[in-house]
Amino acid sequence: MNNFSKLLIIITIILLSVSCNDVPPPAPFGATPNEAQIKWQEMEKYAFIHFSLNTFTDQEWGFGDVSAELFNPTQVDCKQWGKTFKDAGLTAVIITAKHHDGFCLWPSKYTEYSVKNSPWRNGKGDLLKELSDACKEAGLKFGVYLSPWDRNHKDYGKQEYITYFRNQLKELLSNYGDIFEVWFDGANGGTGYYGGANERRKVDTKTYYDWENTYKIVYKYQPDAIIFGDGGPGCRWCGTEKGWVGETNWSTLNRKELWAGSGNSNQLLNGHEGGTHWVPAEVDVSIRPGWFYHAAEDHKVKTLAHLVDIYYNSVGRNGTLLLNFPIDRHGLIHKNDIAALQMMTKTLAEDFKTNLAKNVSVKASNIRGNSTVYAAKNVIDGNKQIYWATDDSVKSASISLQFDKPIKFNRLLLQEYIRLGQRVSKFTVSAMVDGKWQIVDNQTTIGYKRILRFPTTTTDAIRIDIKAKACPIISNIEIYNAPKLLTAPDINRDRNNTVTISTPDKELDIHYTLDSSNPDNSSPVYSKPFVLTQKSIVKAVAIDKSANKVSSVSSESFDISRENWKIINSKDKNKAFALDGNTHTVWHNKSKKLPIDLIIDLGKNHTLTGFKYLPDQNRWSSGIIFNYRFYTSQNGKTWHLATEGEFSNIKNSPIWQTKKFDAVDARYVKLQALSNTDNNKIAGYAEFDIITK
Ligand code: FUL
Repeated sequence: MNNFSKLLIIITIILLSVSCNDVPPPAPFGATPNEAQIKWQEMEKYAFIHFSLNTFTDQEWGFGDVSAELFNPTQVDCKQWGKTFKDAGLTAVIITAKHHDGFCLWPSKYTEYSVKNSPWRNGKGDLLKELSDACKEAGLKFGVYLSPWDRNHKDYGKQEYITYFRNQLKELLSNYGDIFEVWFDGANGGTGYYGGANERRKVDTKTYYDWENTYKIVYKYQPDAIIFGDGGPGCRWCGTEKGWVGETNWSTLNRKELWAGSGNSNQLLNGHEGGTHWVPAEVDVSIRPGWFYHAAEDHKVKTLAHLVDIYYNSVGRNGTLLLNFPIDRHGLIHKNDIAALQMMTKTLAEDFKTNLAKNVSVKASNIRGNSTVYAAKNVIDGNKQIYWATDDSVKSASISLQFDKPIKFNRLLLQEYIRLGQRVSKFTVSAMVDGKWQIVDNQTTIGYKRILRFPTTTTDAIRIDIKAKACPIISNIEIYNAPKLLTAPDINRDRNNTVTISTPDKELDIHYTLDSSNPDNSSPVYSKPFVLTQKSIVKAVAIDKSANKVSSVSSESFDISRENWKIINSKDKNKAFALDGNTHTVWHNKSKKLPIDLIIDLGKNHTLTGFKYLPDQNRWSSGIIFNYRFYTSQNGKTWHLATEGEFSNIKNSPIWQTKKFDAVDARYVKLQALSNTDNNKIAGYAEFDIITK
C-alpha cells in the first residue's frame, strides 16, 4: 500500500467517525412525556386502597349520612399493607383519602366528618400519616384519591364547596411528604345527604370544579405529581374498570375533548392517535368484584389466570396497573387477597425469568446515518436510554434477531424510546420455522412497553416489521419462553349432561377419570366435551408435558341426570336457570308472601339422601335463602319433611350448601324458602341438585 492509499484510508476513517458521532438524534415527534410522566410510567404496577365508612356499612357508594362513629377498625396495620405490596414488587400505594360519601381518613380541619369523630385510636388517628410513614419505610411511593363528589357536604354544588375541596387538597398535598399521584374520580353529582338536604344535585362536570386552577394548586405543592383524571392531565382513565386497555393504545390525547365525568370511555381505551398532549393510560381494577371490602366476596377474589391476564392487558399494552385491595373491617388486607397477589407475582417472575434475546445477532434494514450510536444491537443491551433508530426518511423498517441454535418462545417484549414520542402504528412479528418466515402476530401500537403472548413457537430467527409515523426508535426487545399456567381444570356438566373440562392455558393436556381415582398422564385424555348421564365423580388434572409438571386435581361430583326434571309449580320463563348447570345464571322466584316453594318432579322414584343449593352468584345478588325446609313426596300430594334449618353464613359466603338427611324414596322434592338474607320475598337459585344413595 502506498502512502497515498494509506492517507486515503485514514481520511476516510476520520470522516466516517466524525460523521458517525455527528449523526443527530431524531427530533421529538408529536406530544412527548415530561420527566415526571416518564418516571411514573416506569413504576408500572402499584396498589390502590379502598377503605372508608363503606367498609363498615357493606356499601360501595355511601350516601354521606351515616355516623362517623361507625369507622372502627381494631387492628389497622399499614406496615402489613406496605410489606404485602413491596414483597409483590408493587411500587406505590394510592388511598381513598375521601370517597364519595365525604368521610375523611385524615383529621381534616375543614369538616367534622372524619376519623377525628370515630372511635378509631380514640379520635386521635390519622390514617394518611400512618400509611405515608409505612410507605416511606417500605420504599413505596404514596398517592391520594380525593373524590370531587361529596355526598355529605352541605355546600356541594355551590362555589363554597370548591373552596372546601381545595382546602382539603392543600392539606393532603402539604402534610404527608411527596405525593406521586393525585386521583380525581370522574363519578360526579346525584343524590346525597348534603348536610341533611337529602336531594339530587347536578353539577356541570366541565366547569364546576374549574379544573385548570385546581391543577395549579397540585403543581404548586407537588410539582412532580401526576394528576389522574378521565382526560388527564398527568395520566388518563383507561375507559373501563375491568382490568384492560385497548390493544391499540396511544399515550396521546386531545385533552380538550375529555374531562372528568365527560364519558367517552371508548376513546379512553385507545387514546387519540396524534393527540395534542401526552396523557398515558392507567388501568384501575379491583382484585375482587367490589372496590370496598365485603365479606361476601371473600371467595370471589380474582383467579390467578384472570390476574395474569390483567397484567398482560395493562402493563403489556402500554398502560400502568393500579390494582385495588379493599381493606377489611379489622384494618387489614384479607389473606385471600394476599395469597392471590403472591401467586400472581410468582407467575410473572417465572414468565420473565430468562431473557432469550441476550447475546444474539441483531440486524436492521436501516440504521440512522449508519452510525453505531443507533445500531440494531442497542435493542438488546439492557440500557433503555440507548436505542436503534432509522434515518428520518425511513418509516418502514425491519429488525431481526438470529439465534445460534433454535429456541422456543411465546412472549415478546418491545419498548419505544418514548422521550421522543410514540411512533409505531403497526408491526408484524414473524419467526423462521422450517426455513420459512411464519407470521406470529400482527399488532398496532407499542409505546413504553408492549408484551405479546402467543402459542409456543420453535425458531432460529425472529423478525419484526415496523411501520411508524416518524422514523421508529426502539430501545428494548426481550424474548421469553414462559412456563404454561398450570391451574386445576374447571369441570362442568350442563342440563343435557354434556361435561366440559377446561383450563385457561390451551397448550396444556387435560387427563381425567370417572372412577374417583386421581388422574395422571396414563388416564384418558380430554379432547372434547362428552356426555355423562350417570351419577359420577369427575376428576381432572392439567399436565405440562414439556416441563413434566402436573396441576392440582379438580373434582366435581354429579348426581343423577337432571335432563327430565320439571319445575312444576311455576310458569316463569327463567325457571330453567335453576337447573341448567351454569352457575352464572339465576332464577329469581318472586312471590307475594313467604314461604316460597321450588317443587320438582324428578320423573321417577329415587332414594334421596340430601340436596344441594347454590345461591345467586352475581355481584348484586338477591334472593339468598336463609331458613329453609326440605320435603319429599312419592305422589306430589303427601309431603314428608326430610330436613330443615338455616344456611349459616350464606350471605358472607354464598357457596354451595349441602344438606344430608336419612334415606327416603321419593319422586317429588320441595325446597321451601322461609326467609332470605334481604328480608324480602324472593327466592333465588343459581343451581339446585339432589343427592341420591
Ligand atoms: C369509581 C368510583 O365510583 C368507585 O367507587 C371507585 O372508587 C373507582 C376507583 O372509581 O369511579
